[in-house]
Amino acid sequence: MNGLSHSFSQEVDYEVDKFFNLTVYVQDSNPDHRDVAYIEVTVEDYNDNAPEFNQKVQSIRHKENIAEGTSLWNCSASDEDDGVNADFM
Ligand SMILES: [Ca+2]
Ligand SMILES: [Ca+2]
Repeated sequence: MNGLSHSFSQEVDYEVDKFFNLTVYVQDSNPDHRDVAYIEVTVEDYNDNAPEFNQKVQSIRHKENIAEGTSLWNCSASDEDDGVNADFM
């Protein structure tokens, strides 16, 4: 028995395809001696995207002597990764 391996001809990107299928054929020197296997591949997320602010430039004004703890501005950011890879602080 021989081991078989597969290498990808292009990058696998979780943000593009979370699943794909492979069809693998094996055959010896006799053309009638062959088999096929169907492999369902689940791609796991890798933390390859940085969080980004949804608005990169914002101008704010506030009065002097504002109370400590006053919120100056609300902002939001997003991350294209999934699960804990999309968490940020
Ligand atoms: Ca991330
Ligand atoms: Ca990712």
